[in-house]
Amino acid sequence: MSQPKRYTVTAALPYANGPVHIGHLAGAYIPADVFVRYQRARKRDVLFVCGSDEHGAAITLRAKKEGISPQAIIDKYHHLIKESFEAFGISFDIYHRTSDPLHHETSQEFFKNLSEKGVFVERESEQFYDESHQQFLADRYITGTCPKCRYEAAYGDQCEKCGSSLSPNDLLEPKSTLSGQTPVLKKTKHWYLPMNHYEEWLKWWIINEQKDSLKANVYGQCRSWLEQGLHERAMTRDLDWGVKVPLPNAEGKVLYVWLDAPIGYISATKAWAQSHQKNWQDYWKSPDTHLIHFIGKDNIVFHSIIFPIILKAHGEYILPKNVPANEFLNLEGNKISTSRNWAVWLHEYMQDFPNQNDVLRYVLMAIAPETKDSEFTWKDFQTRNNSELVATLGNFINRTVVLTNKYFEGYVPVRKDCTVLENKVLASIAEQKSKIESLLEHYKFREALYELMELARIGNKYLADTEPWKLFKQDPDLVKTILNVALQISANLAILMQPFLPQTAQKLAKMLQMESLMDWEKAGETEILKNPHCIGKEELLFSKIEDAAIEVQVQKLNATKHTSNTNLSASESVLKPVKTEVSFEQFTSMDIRIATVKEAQKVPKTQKLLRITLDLGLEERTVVSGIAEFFEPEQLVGKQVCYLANLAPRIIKGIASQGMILMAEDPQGQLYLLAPQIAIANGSLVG
Ligand code: B3M
Ligand code: ZN
Repeated sequence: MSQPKRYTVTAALPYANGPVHIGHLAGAYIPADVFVRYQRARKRDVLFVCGSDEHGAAITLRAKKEGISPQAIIDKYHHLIKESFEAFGISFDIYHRTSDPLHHETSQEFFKNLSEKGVFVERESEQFYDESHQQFLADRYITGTCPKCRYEAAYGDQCEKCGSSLSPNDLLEPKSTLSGQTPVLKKTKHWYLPMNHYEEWLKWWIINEQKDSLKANVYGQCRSWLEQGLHERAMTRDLDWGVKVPLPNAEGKVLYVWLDAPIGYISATKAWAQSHQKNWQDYWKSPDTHLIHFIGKDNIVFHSIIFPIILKAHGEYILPKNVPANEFLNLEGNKISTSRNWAVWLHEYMQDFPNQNDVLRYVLMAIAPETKDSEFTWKDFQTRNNSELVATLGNFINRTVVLTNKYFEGYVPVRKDCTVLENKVLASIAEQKSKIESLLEHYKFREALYELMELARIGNKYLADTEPWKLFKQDPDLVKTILNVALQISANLAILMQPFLPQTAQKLAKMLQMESLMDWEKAGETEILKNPHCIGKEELLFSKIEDAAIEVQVQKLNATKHTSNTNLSASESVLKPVKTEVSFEQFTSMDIRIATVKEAQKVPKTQKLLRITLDLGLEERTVVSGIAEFFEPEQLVGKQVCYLANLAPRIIKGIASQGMILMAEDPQGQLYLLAPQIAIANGSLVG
């Protein structure tokens, strides 16, 4: 592959609707950052852009959930996300945001350009409309039962249970997430991208220009989309949050978020160029530029099919050279879920493990889901830190620096006679460098990291085999040679680790007093540190992580499990839609009463069940209730509750359960008792 003149590297714009977690880092941002740092180290012209995605239902639904405005949501999370990325060394040249006026302008201009070229098909269709909120229900504003798997909380665009891609009309019993009511169909006009017109071209392009460079997982997804055939896709929405459609007669319409978001890469480039006296067009319109999109698995279709069609339709832009998407990272046996709080949040990690951000970077690179889904566990995190970073890399550097200071007052000793062993070890430096380079050029970050660590292992083994600490008295010259070799490996490690562990690389450079020698070109050499170079004082690069620290993290996750309903999918953040209508008679046939808990105890050999005796005024009743995870039995005694008295009795664990205590359940699955505000007579009717 010939070397391009420059690279434009993008990383998916995260929705500013929540903090970022390890899945984000492992999926897109770390690989992108390693790639960019490597290109910069090779002195190539590379621009790395990203920013917050601040439009779409992801934002407005979150605002609704938190009870604040969409603007307040994006302001809150934009800053939090930006700071997290900085802390983990993700070295964007610019972290922009799609609410910026420059982005609105850029995406509107883009839309207008396509519209003037006649790219869009304008079409009237009937779409779901919430009459009480006087609003059309785009995508995620509508839920219902999935026609394929019968999951009851499927979205208008997708069922998260079975993964089917849906359109709102497919849903059985559709409900508005705004009001819970059944929506009506109403006519509305939208601008559609006729993707089918580009199908032939896209096939040609993917097979001829992309196939050899795309990763198998990415190519596989593209092929399956193409096999299903491409269809028209609406590029506008009826919403009041987003980039306004810049045409007359488009009142109340905004650009589809998946049209405006990728254009966000272009807006970010423009903003960066303005402040750096550069020409943004070089990065988007010059055929000498390679455009690379780093993304997670769920964004593949948008970057490999839809955005390329949009760029092609415009005509002036280059198309992506590669879309190195990763698969998913799971956490302790489960899918990472923002709404179920099943995640390791970066802002929390930083507090719990101060100054150890490179450790997380390291582990996430070592287990990166490059070819298939992979898994993060706290135990593995600890093992990798303790046995790889501390016992191999850290130990090697520490021994080298300590002994050099001890025997030679920090001066790099002169290497004398090299044996076969020394020559072999020294030769491995250039070999490892060239392996790392070749792997990085091919987006194989995990293997590249392995080869970096291999150099540390070689160094560590060399010291363990030669044991210079035992030789100084009888053979100081040999010790000079050994430590010189170890110092050359250390210096090479400092340079070569820069793309992977930037904070550690700086620390090591300082320790070896080689800041001015941190040049990638120099790596591979065996005389980077020459006498009379003097190194600095030893400092630990990594420290052991104890069991107790890991235990805290595991418990934190387990606590999440208990307070949230693990059956909920990512759609959980929205309150469940209202159930189907009942008649007044049906409702009044339910005998709901006030009762006081007289006794409560755990049902033996069960986790969740409590046996509760209720005083109903005239009589006592026993119920078995699955609430032991939420309430201690003694906490309940004396409390008044609402009680459904005429529910058909059931035998649960051999106990006749007569009726049911009513509870409220919040979106996280936490249960709450419903009690009268003041004490009232037991047996009082509720209705
Ligand atoms: N915000 C989706 C996501 O965060 C979306 C990516 C946009 S990239 C242009 O998964
Ligand atoms: Zn389904």
